[in-house]
Amino acid sequence: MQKYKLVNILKIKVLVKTLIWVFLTIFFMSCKPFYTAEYKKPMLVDKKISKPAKVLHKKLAFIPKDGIAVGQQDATCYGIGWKYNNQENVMKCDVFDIINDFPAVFGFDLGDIEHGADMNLDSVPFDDMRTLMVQAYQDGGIVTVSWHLDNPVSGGDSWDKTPAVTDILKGGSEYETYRLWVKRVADFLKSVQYEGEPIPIIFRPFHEMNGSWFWWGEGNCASLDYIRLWRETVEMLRDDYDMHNLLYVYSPNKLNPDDDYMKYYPGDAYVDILGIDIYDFYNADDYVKSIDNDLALVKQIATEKNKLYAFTETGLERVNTPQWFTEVLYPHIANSGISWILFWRNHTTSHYYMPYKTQAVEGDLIEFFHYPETLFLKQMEKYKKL
Ligand code: BMA
Repeated sequence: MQKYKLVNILKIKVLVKTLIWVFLTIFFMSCKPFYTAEYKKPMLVDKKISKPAKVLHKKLAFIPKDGIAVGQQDATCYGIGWKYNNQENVMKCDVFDIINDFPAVFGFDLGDIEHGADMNLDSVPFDDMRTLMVQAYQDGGIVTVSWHLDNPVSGGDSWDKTPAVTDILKGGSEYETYRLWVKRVADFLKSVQYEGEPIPIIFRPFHEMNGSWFWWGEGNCASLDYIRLWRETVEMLRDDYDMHNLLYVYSPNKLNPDDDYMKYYPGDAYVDILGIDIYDFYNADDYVKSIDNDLALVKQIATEKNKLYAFTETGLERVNTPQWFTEVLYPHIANSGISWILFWRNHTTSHYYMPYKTQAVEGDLIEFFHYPETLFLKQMEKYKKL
């Protein structure tokens, strides 16, 4: 009897062990590793980056294999003749009205958050912005954020060139003010949550620094001070304010002949993505020459550094050239390898960068939309599984 029991116990033990082994084998075989030969572990600014932000980076790395994610600034905040209505809570968008799909990339701007304001410099309430960011993310979209912050010394806006950068660096007279400003950015971006976790965000501060129009730009601050400002800002967000949902983009403006793309570069340890802003100021030849030249350079540098790259701002104000999307722009971005392109905002009938309903040029956007390589929101579905 004793012996019989022992044999049975041994049999059960072997069976349980075998079952566990089979279960574990099936389990591990069914999980794909996150990093693969095709997507090697990147060097990111944030070693403690959140899982959703890691996934966003991977998604941005895979997108160029299929095409280019197409985006617009403030696409769902307002358009020509309408504004987002938080009572109705229905997503509207000028692009949607034409192509029956949303952009894949949603740009927002934090300007004025530094003062704890309720709405940004373009009158978008931050509460609405939060809702629209979460909605965009939930639908598979990509969220990118710029920050047209005021001049911390003069109290003027971003375009007020009063020198200010040295004053907000560590040891400067406005350092504490600036720390508070960055804290307000962190508090807001941390509050943009989906399923209890901050959504991943592409953060693009202090853009177009090689132009002379912003207080952090060429002629208004020394490049070494710019670099210090960038690094101190990253360190505040990441280390002091414990933000781990950001990918950082370095985004100069179109290069003039003597410009060096790297002049203000804060270093590989402080930048995740390389970008460039180029607008068409009613000179298509100039525009496409810049795209060809600058995107090729950005691609070359990014590839050497194993970084992603993007066309971070563009457009033709009032889009009044027929076939602008398909004939002027598209041939020059088609094989560029950029992860996304962001068109600027549709503010008024004299300041807009995407066609809106009832315009003669809407057909061109439809054609652009139908190219297999231009990716809008519905095509983001496949990247949800990464
Ligand atoms: C600029 C213009 C401004 C706007 C700013 C921030 O390019 O569109 O009117 O305030 O961007 O969105």
